[in-house]
Amino acid sequence: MQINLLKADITTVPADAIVNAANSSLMGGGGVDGAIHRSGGPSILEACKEIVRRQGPCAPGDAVITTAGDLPANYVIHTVGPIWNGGGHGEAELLESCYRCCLDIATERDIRSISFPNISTGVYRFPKREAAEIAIAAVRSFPFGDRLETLNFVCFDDENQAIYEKLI
Ligand code: AR6
Repeated sequence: MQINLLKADITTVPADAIVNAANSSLMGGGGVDGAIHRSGGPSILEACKEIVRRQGPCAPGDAVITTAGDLPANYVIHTVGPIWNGGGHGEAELLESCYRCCLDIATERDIRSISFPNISTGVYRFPKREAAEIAIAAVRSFPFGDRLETLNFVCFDDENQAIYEKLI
């Protein structure tokens, strides 16, 4: 499995699956969530609404999969990161769970390449260095089969890119 570090808008990077840093409502928002819904078009929101109708909101640490609409991908995997609240409220475990749940879903499907944004490090204010350590550890300890070939950590801001460069 190859791990790449990219600095890009995740909506422009071709991959079988693009991970979205969503919120529990799955109804869209700002940041990477806004970019994914804008570029992917209305079919993503329609699929999210159907999921919420069926099973309710998505809990922090969990993930769901939808079409990728017009994005250069087959699927979007929406995960809900923890809102940073000082670090004593299970934030680290929930963030790790986001990466694991996305990878669990990816390995259940025919997904060979997946791109992750830096979940929770924007609006949700998770400290970037700690979030990167958790993301990398979660990926390194995941029991990959032989299907997933490429994993992209897609950084959008300079600070995250510098942190990932140092850590990987
Ligand atoms: N491509 C890649 N990364 C991006 C992009 C992009 N186009 N845009 C922003 N980022 P955030 P969160 C990076 O705030 O902290 C939304 O409103 C950004 O630099 O998108 O998990 C949701 O609806 C940052 O490092 O997500 C939720 O309400 C990272 O993506 C809430 O924000 C995550 O920042 C989720 O907050």
